[in-house]
Amino acid sequence: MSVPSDLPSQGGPDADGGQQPVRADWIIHQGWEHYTAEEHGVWKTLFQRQTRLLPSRACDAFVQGMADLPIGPDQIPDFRRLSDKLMQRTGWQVVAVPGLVPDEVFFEHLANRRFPAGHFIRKAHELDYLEEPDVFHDIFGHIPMLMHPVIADYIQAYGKGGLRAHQMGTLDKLARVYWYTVEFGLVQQRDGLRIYGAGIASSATESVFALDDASPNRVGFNLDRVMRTRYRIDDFQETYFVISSLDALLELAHIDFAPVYERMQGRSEVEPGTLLTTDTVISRGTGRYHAEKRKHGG
Ligand code: HBI
Ligand code: FE
Repeated sequence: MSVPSDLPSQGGPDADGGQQPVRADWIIHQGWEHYTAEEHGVWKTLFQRQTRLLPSRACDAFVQGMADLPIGPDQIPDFRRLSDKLMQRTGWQVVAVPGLVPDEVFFEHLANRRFPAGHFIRKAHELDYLEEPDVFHDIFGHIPMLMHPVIADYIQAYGKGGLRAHQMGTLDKLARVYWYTVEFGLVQQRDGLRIYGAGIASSATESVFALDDASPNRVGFNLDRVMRTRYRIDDFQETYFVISSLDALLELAHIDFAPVYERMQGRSEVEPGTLLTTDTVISRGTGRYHAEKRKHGG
C-alpha cells in the first residue's frame, strides 16, 4: 500500500477535546514541514543523549540499523524518507498516527508491515516522562530494529497474532510477549548483554538501569513464563528477559499461539519482580530500586 495523499494532518477535536480519527486506520499526515525549531531541538537533545549511551549498550543490529537510516541529530526524521529505506530493506513502512490507536488498528498495521508512529514530540520540560509513544520513542526506538529481517518478520507476526488474540480474548498474554521482547528485551551478544527493546533504547535512564543496575532480575526468555508475567507500565521493569540471539525470535514469528494459550489456561500469574525455581537466572536482582519506591509510597 502507499500512503494516500489526501490525508488530514490532524484528527478533529471531539466533545471532550480529545482527538477523533478522520480515517478508520487512524493514519494522518506527518506534517513534517510544520515542526518548529523548538521541536527539532527537543529531538536533538534526546538524540544526542541516547547516541552517547548506546554504542556499548545497544545490540549490533540496532547500531547498524541506525547507521543505515536517514536519521540524524538535527531534524525529526521525515517518515517518507525512512519508509523508502525500510521498504528496500525489509518491506516495512512508517505511517503517522496521532498517538495511541485502538488495539485492532495497531495490529492491522503491523500485520501489513506498516509501523504506526506518533507524529508529535514530547515537550522540553518532559524529556523523561510521557504517557503516549511520541516520534522519538517510535522512530529512534523501533525503526532501527525493523531494518533487521528477523525483527521485521517477528513484529508482523505479532500483528497477525494480535488480530487473532483479540478475537480469542487472549490479548493480555500476547501483549506481555511484545512488552518483554519488542519493548523491553535484552539479547545475549558474544561481548555481553545488549539492548534491543525500543522502550529501553529510547530512554536515557532505563538504558543504564536495564544493563548496569543491581536491582532488576535478568532471566532467560521462556515463552510460557513471559505470558504469565505481569509488567509495569509506569516505571522501570523489575525483570528483563534475555534472548540468546535475535534468531530466537524467528521461532516465535512462526508459532501457532493457540496451543500455547490452551496450556496457559488456569496457570497462575507471576508478579513483575518474582523469580521462579524453573527460571534460567542470568542475574538475580536486589530489588532495591522498587523496594525503595514502595517504602516511600511511590
Ligand atoms: N498504538 N500508536 C500505538 N503504539 C503502540 O505501541 C500501541 C498502540 N495501540 C495499542 C498498543 N500499542 C498495545 O496496547 C498492544 O500492543 C496490545
Ligand atoms: Fe513502543
